[in-house]
Amino acid sequence: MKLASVELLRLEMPLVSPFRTSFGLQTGRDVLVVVVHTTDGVSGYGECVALADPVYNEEYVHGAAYVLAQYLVPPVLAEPHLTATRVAGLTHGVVGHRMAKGALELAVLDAQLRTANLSMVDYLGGVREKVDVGVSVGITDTVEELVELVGGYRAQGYRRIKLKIQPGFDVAPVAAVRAAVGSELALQVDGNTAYRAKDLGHLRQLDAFDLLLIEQPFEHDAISLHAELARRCQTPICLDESLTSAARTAEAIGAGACSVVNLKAGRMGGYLEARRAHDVATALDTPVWCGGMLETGLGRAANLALASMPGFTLPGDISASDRYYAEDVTEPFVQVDGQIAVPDGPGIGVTVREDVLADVVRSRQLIRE
Ligand code: NPQ
Ligand code: MG
Repeated sequence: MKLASVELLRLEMPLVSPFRTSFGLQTGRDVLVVVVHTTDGVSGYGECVALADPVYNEEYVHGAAYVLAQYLVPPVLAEPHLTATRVAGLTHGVVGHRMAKGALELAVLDAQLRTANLSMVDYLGGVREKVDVGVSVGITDTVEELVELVGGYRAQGYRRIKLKIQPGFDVAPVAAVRAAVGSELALQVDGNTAYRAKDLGHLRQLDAFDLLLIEQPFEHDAISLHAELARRCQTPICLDESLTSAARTAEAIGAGACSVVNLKAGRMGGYLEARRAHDVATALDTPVWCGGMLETGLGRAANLALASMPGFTLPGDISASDRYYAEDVTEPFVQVDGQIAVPDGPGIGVTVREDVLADVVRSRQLIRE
């Protein structure tokens, strides 16, 4: 495969409702989409999951667009025999910027698979036609508001609820939600690195609520602190922000810092590294689930393919499109009784709705050799 050109699109996607986490309030997404065009006239799409500001990790959309245009796209554009497996090597000289690299690799993989008329689920070795999904619920002004929101998502059919927590908004809201939903519902929490060593004792109180897991309470590089909490807690510890590669995943599991893994392809530099992390975790008998970054239908389609792999045994943060967007740039993904069907068309298996795209695109940058 040879590329003729690459486009960097910036989309303005308002959220249907504000989403508050310990790192701030999000009311919309500035989405960077990489589109590769091959010399055979095939186009591939890759969504970058970086946020507008470097608040989830060190990457941010504007920076990712610059690094792509200046450093990552040129060697890939020049490669005469391009495959997705070559992107990591062609961009190896650039340190970090995993979310930017992941978007480019996904766009190349999508074009390669569309050219070969192969689906991403078959390429990755997926084994499910439908996957269990959950929903991530943000921090609210009142506990009552949170209980009501959770009730609404349950009524929609979601079987697993994730609550965002932070110091000052944790034990009381979790207690209220557990009391409201009863013992059956799968419930988990996510601290997004907001806690510190002084909170070790406090976090143990969460053992009272029969949670599936506690996700990333401490900072990105606080592996031993997570291991200490794991020793003190009944509730399994899950890592998200800390796991930036398959090797890091193996190290964290080996250190006892997590017994469950939140797998996000963009955080690891792409779906090929995410597949390796899946294989490592599975070999270490560690369940994984697919994390979400409020993707549009482009990233959501790829996540569904990933989540169909054997080791994904817990519901993912791959909610229905309408959890976040009134209008999606692909056919909307619908959740039925807590499950979403895995696309099986060529590539990521979805078609871009050009009419919606035209409404939300704010800039197009065309890059040629
Ligand atoms: C997490 N995702 O698991 C992240 C946090 C997160 C579904 O909770 C825009 C883009 C806003 C990505 C807010 C979920 C976001 C975002 C929160 C990711 O930690
Ligand atoms: Mg998380």
